[in-house]
Amino acid sequence: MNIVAARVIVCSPGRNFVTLKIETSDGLTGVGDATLNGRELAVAAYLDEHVVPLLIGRDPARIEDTWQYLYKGAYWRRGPVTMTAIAAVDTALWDIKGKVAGLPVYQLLGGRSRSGVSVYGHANGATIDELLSSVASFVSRGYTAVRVQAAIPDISEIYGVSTATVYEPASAALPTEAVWSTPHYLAHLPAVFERVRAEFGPTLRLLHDAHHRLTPIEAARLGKALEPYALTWLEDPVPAELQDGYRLIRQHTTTPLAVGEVFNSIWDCERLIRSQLIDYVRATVVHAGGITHLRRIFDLAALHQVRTGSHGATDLSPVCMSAALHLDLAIPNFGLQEYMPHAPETDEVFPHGYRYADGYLHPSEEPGLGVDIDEALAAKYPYRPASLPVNRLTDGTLHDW
Ligand code: CS2
Ligand code: MG
Repeated sequence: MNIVAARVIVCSPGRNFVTLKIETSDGLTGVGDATLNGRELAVAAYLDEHVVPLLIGRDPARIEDTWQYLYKGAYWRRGPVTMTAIAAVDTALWDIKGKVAGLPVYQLLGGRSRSGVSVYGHANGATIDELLSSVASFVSRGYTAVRVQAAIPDISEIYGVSTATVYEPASAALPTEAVWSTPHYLAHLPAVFERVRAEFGPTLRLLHDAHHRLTPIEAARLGKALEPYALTWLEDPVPAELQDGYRLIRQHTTTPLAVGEVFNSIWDCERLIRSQLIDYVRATVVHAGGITHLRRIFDLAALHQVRTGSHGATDLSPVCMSAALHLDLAIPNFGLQEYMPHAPETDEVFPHGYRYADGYLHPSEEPGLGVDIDEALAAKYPYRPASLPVNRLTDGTLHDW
């Protein structure tokens, strides 16, 4: 059996997605997510121009060799575009391998290590009352973990707070600009968690995403201020490339730290993991080189008591979610899986077998990943330029969004 075709499908059912579909001489197909929010066409071009020609004729069973061929063979290494492209190939080949074996991919990764994949949802609100009812709606649906993002007085637009049923920050062709104020954020957030913890008691797992916007000492201050509310994690407290910044935060607070949705290789996090500067690593299949490489990151994390908490926003397609769930089910150090349900039109274009029940996602039991792309339907949703927003401080300084 060999690879006879590989198609890069760019579509926009609810939001932009890039999908790689690989076909074999035996008529089998496999899919991989290649979506990089705001930079989708860069990955599509990398795949079309520099990867697909290398795949034709290759043995699809040689997943590791293909991974090394695409990683080392490029000479230029790492980076979100390259690693997302490699991830898409890797994921599609694992899908094919599962189909050849007649097994769901988690069986090829060591089998089930847990009954299901515990997920967290995104609660938010423009007012504290709206926020509390948003948290309550997740609890009523069986969630045991909820991320809390609150509106901040005097900050008009803030990441993670929206009335939209499906949150899509990459809405405009060019980046929209919002004004950010760290003093207002730090002054307001602890009181939000005091209210949420008082309302929902001590065992509901609460998380918060600082979204890269603080300096290490500001993050240390926030971590300390949140300690009475026993968060499961404070996410992306500082820009992720500042690995030593986590050392300073660690010196000041016991609030657990999570980072990694922007990581694309083990080299982005090996010091953070080895020095136990973080508690959860959030890297995911689509941006960290696929199942093959993400498994390596998770195995390094397991050696250092670091658990997983993979990214699962709506800008990662159901193909990525399907692959993530197979890995989440099998690894020993699973922590939590982020779960933002996609728009209905997204689910129609990407039929999948994973299902939510009582706080858990359960991957498909079909051979492979249990997901596909309906190419005819995808063609009805053409790509549209969309960029993520940026923040500026009140004096106009460009700041992390
Ligand atoms: C966020 C993401 O879900 C999260 O934790 O950090 O939604 C992030 O804003 C988007 O994936 C960016 O495309
Ligand atoms: Mg995040």
